[in-house]
Amino acid sequence: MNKKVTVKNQPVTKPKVLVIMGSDSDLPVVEETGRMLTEFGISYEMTIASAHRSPERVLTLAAGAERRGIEVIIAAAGAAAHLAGVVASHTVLPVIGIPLSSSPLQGFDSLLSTVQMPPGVPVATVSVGKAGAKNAAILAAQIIARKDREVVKKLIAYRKKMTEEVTKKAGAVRGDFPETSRRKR
Ligand code: C2R
Repeated sequence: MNKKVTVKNQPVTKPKVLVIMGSDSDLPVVEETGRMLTEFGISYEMTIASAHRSPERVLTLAAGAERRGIEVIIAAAGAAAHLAGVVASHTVLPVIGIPLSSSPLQGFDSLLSTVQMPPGVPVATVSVGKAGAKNAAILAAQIIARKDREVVKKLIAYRKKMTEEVTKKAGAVRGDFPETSRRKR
């Protein structure tokens, strides 16, 4: 399997994160990971490889990642999702697994196949689907931020924006914050 994945805004600089998905059918969800990495200014490479359908390609990608300057690998797969675990078995880089909901079992299968790693070979598993795709990028950014102050600043700004959005939504529902309303009484 050697399909060309076209992802908008994929940076051309040396990638720090390698995003591997099991199939091109996963792309609509995994695009969210790329979007978030771009928001944090993190260069990434996105590709397709399958532990089941193209085991040698997975081995080459995983085993060669550290040498290429990759700092974190994100692996997304649905159904019997062995991809992240197999990637983790070929590298000592941190591996984040995104279970996808692409089978009739709606992600329960991929969640268990990704998260239930035997002791010794961890996969940091995020939630199923789009939320997980987003969180995988944020978690990768948090790992990279340990050596990159610019990413720290972007993570703090992201949290601040999120908090402001909640406050705005709360204001729209109640017309005011609960604390302010209590003080006024
Ligand atoms: P197709 O749509 O290509 O049939 O794939 C993919 O991630 C996808 O969600 C169906 C689903 O199979 C998953 N897949 C895996 C692996 N390779 C492909 N779980 C793997 O190696 O773990």
